Amino acid sequence: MTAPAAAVENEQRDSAVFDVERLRACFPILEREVRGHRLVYLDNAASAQRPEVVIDAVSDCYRTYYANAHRGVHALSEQSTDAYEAARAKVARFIGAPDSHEVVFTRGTTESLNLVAQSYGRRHLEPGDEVLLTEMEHHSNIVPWQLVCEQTGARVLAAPITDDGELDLDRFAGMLNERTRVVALAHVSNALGTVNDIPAVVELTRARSDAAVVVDGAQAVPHMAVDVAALGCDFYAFSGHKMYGPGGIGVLWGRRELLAAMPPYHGGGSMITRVTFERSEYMAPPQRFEAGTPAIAPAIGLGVAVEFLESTGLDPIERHEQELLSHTMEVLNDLPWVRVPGHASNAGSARAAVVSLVIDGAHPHDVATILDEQGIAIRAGHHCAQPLMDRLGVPATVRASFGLYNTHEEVDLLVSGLHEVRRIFG
Ligand code: C6P
Repeated sequence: MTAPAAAVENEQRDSAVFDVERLRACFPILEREVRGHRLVYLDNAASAQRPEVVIDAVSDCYRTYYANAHRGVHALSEQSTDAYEAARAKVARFIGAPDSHEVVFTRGTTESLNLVAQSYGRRHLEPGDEVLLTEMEHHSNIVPWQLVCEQTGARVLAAPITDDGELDLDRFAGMLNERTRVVALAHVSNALGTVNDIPAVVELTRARSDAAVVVDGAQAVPHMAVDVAALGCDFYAFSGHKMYGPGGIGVLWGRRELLAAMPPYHGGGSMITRVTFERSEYMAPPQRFEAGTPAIAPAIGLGVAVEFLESTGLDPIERHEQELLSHTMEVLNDLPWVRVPGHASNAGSARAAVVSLVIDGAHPHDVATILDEQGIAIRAGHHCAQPLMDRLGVPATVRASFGLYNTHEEVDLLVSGLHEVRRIFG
């Protein structure tokens, strides 16, 4: 078969496989009405909705086999432990981790990043050392580094972004030096959708420093295939609730040799081999970092969310969401009173389906309220990225963030909602 013929065949297969209406039917909440309108859920970057299989997996765990994991020899505990560890293996496969011992379950991205900052950062940072972030980071990838810098005497720096909302790689490279101990950046910006070129960042970092590269993958894993081995980074953090999984569960992936050399972040049960009042000895990763009773049912639900994403296919999901993004940008282009700050004008730039809007003469919270009256859920505010808002010169934006179940019709409903805002605010 010729290459173009193969491409056509792939496309036909994907559109046959990617049946958005069939996928929507997997999400019970999408059937509900809000204020007399069918729900249009465009707040997926804050938290996505869950398919029935995930809800059922969590419910089934509590109904039929729940007990504490790694703590009992009785049948229920064994079953819960097996299911919990099977979920870890699924997550490892999902992100291309060479070894499931490299997958640490946490409460979410925030905890994962705090874990790296306090465990890896506290051990490696000294006065005068530098932690290099970017101007587009979420507070979860800023504040933990500020805390550890206060404790160690290191300092936080932020590499600039361009007016198009992209990391300025030349200036980033210029900021790397032998004092850089950590580079921490988002894979995908939660406010702009910018997709950072992680392999390029890793290559530049390795050439100029011995810094660890920490990637905040919260907004990437639901939208594109992620392979940590191919990215080449050292740590990768994400949350279950943004990838159609339960709340209260997240992941830190770390290279095995780095995790093995890191001290615990929390202390407690199930992370030790021996405790006396004089000292304690710790288990190997990942248990070393999972003190206390873990979020067992949410972890199991996350494993099912992973299977749901894999069976839907990350590439078809990405293509579908890219089509939604193109459609959104096209229709917004016709509205001169809507600005999309930090959205690259050059067609080649990589973006996830997240769009931040500013509407002349209307406060983002008022826009969100008017849209809510039409059943449209979007987020308004600084999106936990205040330094980015400062860089863009806006206090807040209205953000529409798409998921695999959104449709072109919903983009059009959003646009009609924006027209209504315009009508009200003149
Ligand atoms: N962003 C948003 O509306 P947690 O809360 O720990 O699951 O995720 C924190 C986090 C970290 N990094 C990025 C890039 C994120 O987008 C988020 C969460 C939500 O944009 C809630 S503020």
